[in-house]
Amino acid sequence: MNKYLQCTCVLLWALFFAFTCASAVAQATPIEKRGWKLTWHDEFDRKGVNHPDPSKWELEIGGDGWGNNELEYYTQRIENSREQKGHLAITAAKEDYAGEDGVKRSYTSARLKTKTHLSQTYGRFEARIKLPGGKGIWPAFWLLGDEIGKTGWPSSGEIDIMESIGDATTVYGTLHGPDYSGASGLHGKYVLSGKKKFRDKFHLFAVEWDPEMIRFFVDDVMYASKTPQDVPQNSKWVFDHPFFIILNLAVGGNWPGSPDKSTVFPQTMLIDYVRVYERAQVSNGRAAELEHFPAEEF
Ligand SMILES: [Ca+2]
Repeated sequence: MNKYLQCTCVLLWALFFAFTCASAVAQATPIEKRGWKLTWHDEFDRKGVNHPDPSKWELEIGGDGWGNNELEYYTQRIENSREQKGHLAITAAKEDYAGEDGVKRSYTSARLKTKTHLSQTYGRFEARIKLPGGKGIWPAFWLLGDEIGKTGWPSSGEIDIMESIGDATTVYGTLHGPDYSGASGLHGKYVLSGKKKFRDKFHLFAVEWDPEMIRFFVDDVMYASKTPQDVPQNSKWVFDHPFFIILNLAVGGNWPGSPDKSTVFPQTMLIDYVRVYERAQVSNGRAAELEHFPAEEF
């Protein structure tokens, strides 16, 4: 091999290697995060089409409106929740369906919780999701206090990491507790610029939950933070005990209103992964701080 050819080969290999690395970086969604230790996750990457992993998720069944006058009946059927090609798909369908209570309803969907499989106090909870949208469509990724069976809601606390209604141009992060629940919840919102919608592509939704501070993120941009100082006078901060995760796709209800002729069915909420972390301990015993992009005003 002459020297010119040798150089060309080396150059080509270098280019190929650089391209391969660049592609890997562009596609990678690293699990490891500096300052955090992974405690639980689901990548939804089992082979074939599966019911959601029963070792990680419980499927809730029912159609009593879930306290919000929602219209759907949540089923365990694979038509409403399935793991497929690296994603969890939660699908809301328009169909006549009679549930276990014998009542005929017009919509089905799914609601999954980690309750007995994961509950944790503090940490980073994140999910990469492509949202559905349309009038009456209400996807949510949220946390509910383990104490709900004992103290009841909202004393048990609720952390809504992501909720969206309607056209999915805006997502909301909200805390609910005693004297600050429902429409009075402590909330922040993140609005996409231009005519972009959260249904156009995947986005990363997260909270970082520490003692006396909960911060809300979209694509690693912090858009809201709440502390005990935000709680109404004579009420209390109820976020110092374990919470579990819920993913659901509601149809209708007090907040979004009912679907109308413009609403397209079926609608699917597509989840690439759900990951949970706790703050890593550094050598002096203090929890590590994570660097962030600066907060933006919305
Ligand atoms: Ca995945």
